[in-house]
Amino acid sequence: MPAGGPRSDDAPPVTAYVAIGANLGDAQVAVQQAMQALGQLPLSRVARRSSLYRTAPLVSNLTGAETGPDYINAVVALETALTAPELLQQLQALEQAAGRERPYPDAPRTLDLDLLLYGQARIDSPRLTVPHPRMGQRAFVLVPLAEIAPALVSAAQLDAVADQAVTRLEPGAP
Ligand code: PH2
Ligand code: MG
Ligand code: MG
Repeated sequence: MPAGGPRSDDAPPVTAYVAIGANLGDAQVAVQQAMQALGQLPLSRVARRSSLYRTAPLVSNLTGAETGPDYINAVVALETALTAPELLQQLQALEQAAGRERPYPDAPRTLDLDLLLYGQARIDSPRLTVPHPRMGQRAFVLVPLAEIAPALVSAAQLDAVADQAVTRLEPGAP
């Protein structure tokens, strides 16, 4: 079976990790609603969810563009029987439903859902690269991922991004 390719009906679910980010509108609400929506995807359930984090916008290395207000970021572990391309399509549909516009690469966004990991799969297609190629350089991904899957993130990786500002929000705090 090709990595991330067709899955038979009785294949065991894969654990996928999805990064959530928002920095327009009420970003906390957007991230919480996205967590709920992920749990309602077909053939999927949220196995773990990280805390929410307030993070300084990391300037785009694509455009150097202004990235706007602080982000709210989080990561969820999704047990899913969707294929990776099916999951990607579902994530993009949720971004659209949240009013995502793409005026330029890495523009501020109402909702960004990035597929970080899909089981052990390595995928290199025009539409999808897994593991996510930039996850290792981003504290806003590594810190919440380490919270829910400590075995997947090394101390050295966290050290390498320790200069990036990431603040865990207390559950229920305003
Ligand atoms: N996403 C980006 C670019 N910069 N910075 C933070 N803090 N959080 C993000 O989710 C983020 C970013 C492109 O996807
Ligand atoms: Mg992103
Ligand atoms: Mg994205």
